Amino acid sequence: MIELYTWTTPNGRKASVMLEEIGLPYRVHPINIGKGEQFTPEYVAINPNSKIPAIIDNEGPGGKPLRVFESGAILIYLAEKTGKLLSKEPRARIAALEWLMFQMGGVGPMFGQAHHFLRQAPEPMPYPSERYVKETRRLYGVMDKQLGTQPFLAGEYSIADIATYPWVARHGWHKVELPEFPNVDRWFKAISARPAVERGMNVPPTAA
Ligand SMILES: N[C@@H](CCC(=O)N[C@@H](CS)C(=O)NCC(=O)O)C(=O)O
Repeated sequence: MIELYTWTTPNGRKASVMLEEIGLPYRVHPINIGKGEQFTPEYVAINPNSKIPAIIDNEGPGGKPLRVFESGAILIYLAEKTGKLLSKEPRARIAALEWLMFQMGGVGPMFGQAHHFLRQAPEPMPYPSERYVKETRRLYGVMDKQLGTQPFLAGEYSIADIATYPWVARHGWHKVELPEFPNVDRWFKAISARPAVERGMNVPPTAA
């Protein structure tokens, strides 16, 4: 059994979508980041960075428990544990890792900053809002170009798509209309139609 520490946000949904896709049993432990539950000593022992998501695999390497934090590391760990969603063929594998790192270093932080300045700043802040919206749109352009040549970010459906999808699902928050980026739109619809994705995007339910 995998213990999943998560909340209703895009980084958390990467882990729950992955767990639904690979079909491993897991137990959800909601960590309400709005109430500061990520800062409790119990949770910091699991994720020293006080962010969701994190997992504990009770049947980790050698049959012993293993904790994993950072969503990208969680996706790689679960892919390698199950042999799913990360090719073992060297070229396909590095392509998937490239687009996973593109998400971790670009899409997540930049979209996240756009959301912060557009939605949470105490007063309108044009300079940072424009900076992060502009970079967000540039990243959509990069994805759109790539998805014009391949069905998924790294060719086959992979952990790179699972990492990116929950952030694109918040396109309304960063004021992007998906039809502006037709290849991203096609990719988004294809992933949205996957039953495992639908289930994982509801963990924990948004009203929780
Ligand atoms: N690089 C981390 C980022 C995780 C992250 O920023 N999680 C957010 C929710 S999407 C969080 O826990 N925020 C709480 C906080 O910043 O206090 C990862 O990918 O796991």
